[in-house]
Amino acid sequence: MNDKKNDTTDVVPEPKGVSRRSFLGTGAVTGAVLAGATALGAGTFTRESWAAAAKEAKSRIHVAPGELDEYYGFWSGGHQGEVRVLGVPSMRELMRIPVFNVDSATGWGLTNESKLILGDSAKYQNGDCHHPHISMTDGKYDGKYLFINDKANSRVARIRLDIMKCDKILTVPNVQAIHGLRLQKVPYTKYVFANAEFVIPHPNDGRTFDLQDKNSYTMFNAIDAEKMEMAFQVIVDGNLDNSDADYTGKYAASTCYNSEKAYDLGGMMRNERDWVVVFNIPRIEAAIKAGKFITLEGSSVPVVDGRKTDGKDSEFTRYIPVPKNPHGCNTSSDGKYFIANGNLSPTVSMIAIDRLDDLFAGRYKDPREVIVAEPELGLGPLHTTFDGRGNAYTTLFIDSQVVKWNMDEAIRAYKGEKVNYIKHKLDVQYQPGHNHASLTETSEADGKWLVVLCKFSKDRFLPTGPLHPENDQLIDISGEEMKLVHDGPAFAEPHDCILARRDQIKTQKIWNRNDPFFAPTVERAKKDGINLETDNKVIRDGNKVRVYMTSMAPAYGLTEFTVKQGNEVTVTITNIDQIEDVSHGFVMTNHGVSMEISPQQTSSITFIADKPGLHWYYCSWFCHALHMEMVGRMLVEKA
Ligand code: RUQ
Ligand code: CUA
Ligand code: CA
Repeated sequence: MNDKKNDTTDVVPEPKGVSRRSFLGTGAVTGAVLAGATALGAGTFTRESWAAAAKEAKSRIHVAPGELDEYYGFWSGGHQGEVRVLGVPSMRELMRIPVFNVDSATGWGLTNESKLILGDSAKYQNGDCHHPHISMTDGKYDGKYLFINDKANSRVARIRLDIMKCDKILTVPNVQAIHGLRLQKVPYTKYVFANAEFVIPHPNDGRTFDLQDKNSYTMFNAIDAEKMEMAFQVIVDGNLDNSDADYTGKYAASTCYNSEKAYDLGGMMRNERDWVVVFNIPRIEAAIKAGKFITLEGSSVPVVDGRKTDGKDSEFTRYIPVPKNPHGCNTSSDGKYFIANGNLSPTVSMIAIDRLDDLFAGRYKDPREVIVAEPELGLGPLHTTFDGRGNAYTTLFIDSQVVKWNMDEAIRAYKGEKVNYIKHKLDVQYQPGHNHASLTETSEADGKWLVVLCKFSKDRFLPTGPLHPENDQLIDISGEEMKLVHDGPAFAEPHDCILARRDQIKTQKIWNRNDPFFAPTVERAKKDGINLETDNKVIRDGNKVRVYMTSMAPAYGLTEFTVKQGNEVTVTITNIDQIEDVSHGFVMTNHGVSMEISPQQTSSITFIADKPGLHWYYCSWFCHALHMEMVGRMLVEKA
């Protein structure tokens, strides 16, 4: 990547003679072109102006070959388990980052380095990631890490954005199903907040199905973002769905849809209102510092009780009733509101964050006094995002729409004024879950692009059998009205995404030899007296054989080595190429062995040489005109 391409100058130049606003203001016809619809209503368009408009529209989202996108997008891969990196607005997929899955291209889940990161959970080959979030300093992305949850196996993973590899995975103890995940925004991402969704008995020892007694609960979890260790857990009433943090560093909030603690659908819909629970982080920290916490059996994590006792609030939490089975929880980019999305209610509830001090001080009789508006938006509101200009955008699952509404006007309407806070409704295809506006989770929300992640695509793409792709749609929100500009099929199931400006993400071009990612492998080599950059050697250690070699296009440092049948063989390869983009691979045929070795990287993989005979190994990443010839042979002698 040369620096000229990597600067932040506009990749989509403003067209001469047509301003963006006036162009997009041409209304429905432009929208129809962009959406690929066939209807052409307006008669004022000539053939030429139509063609010009279409070309214009294309130039907005079409990033020409060789040009770079303005934004990085990080998509969760849902129950596929990975994170995907896209360029926005082109929506081109740039990279996949394996996290909770096994990846044969890079060897994630196969190499020793990745297994060490996966730790005890390496035994699981599935994951279900939902919520990717970028670390922040002072309420702005600092580009250091991306965190993501695994609902399936109750994990939280961290991705280093400089190398775009997962470097830490933590299994959250004492809970089931990490769902909502958000980061502390201010003063910096000290904590990763992670909601455990399901209520379980404690201890969970097989004694009961019952969840109504005091010993059945779920917990809100705070993870030290730098150490990736548990900081504390908070016992809550009901369950926990989504969450967000505020811009003072003091509060985090979570939605609860199962205040009923029910086990089935009917039961979970019984109450007209569930709640948002707000956590007072300084009070929790103070209690833990003062030693006022408990620990659960078999765990050393400090736990405080945030439940009500006999109707009385704990010092750590407040429960704010909101209708009905609320789902998404979003902090407005101006820092003023937590917004709970009603799901089974057509409303969203706006909680004034500046009233929370008074709420915790006991100055309100009714906790709902912190709610400053409850605008009715449409059917099935799930998630809300912001443009930094006072507008919010909420997905309506049942209506298959995104609604743009004004927050100040919603507050005025709540006070009884006659004002229409709904600014625009746009059909999307179909059944949207999350939506995400550029930089919406930060104080720098720029109101340019909105991604809507639709759960169904039905007729939008070529049919692929009973299983359909989903549909990520890109919407231009820079004007008064939203314009759908792109449809993109997506494989299961991108729950959510996050967009950052490209200047906020700084990646390394080649590996640093001192990178902690493969430091344990370097340590091991040192013990064997190996210089990884120069040595090509076989170390025999009883039944264990450690094979060290270099790689430099188009050859391995060792083109043959011999082991005995039954040996546990570890192949460690150091790619001594210094040239950007010259990655090598290592595949041992018929052994389930595959890994990536990028420039200046050391990678290792361990397998049992259980079949006597000659076995070829080869390079799997295209690296040279003689890439096919980059091979070697392992001889396994009969035991
Ligand atoms: S959730 S469709 Cu897992 Cu983010 Cu709302
Ligand atoms: Cu080395 Cu292909
Ligand atoms: Ca409920």
